[in-house]
Amino acid sequence: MSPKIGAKEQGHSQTQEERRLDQPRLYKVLLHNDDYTPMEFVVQILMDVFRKDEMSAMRIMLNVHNQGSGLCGVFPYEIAETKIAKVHELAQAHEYPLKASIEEE
Ligand code: TYC
Repeated sequence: MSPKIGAKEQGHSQTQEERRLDQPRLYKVLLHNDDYTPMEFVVQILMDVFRKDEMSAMRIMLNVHNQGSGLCGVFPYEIAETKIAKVHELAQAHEYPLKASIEEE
């Protein structure tokens, strides 16, 4: 069977749905520095929520601590929002002001 001819090959521009199907947009999740959240807690968040190993988690945490913000990962929109919600939920449970945000790639 010959492969289907896609929208681009047929010469009409893609609808939003067609673009979503062949290439979901990606979003950066950023972590932000503050003066109160313990370093160990941020490392644990990076390991538990973002599936980083301990060395990567430490490196990202120190980068955020020194630069003000840093990249935790790149995800489709709903996954990025879910991870941000988890960060805020865990931080609030410990009464830490840790914040994460989303940014379009
Ligand atoms: N600045 C914090 C401290 O010195 C550590 C920290 C790192 C906080 C990264 C938040 O996203 C953060 N305890």
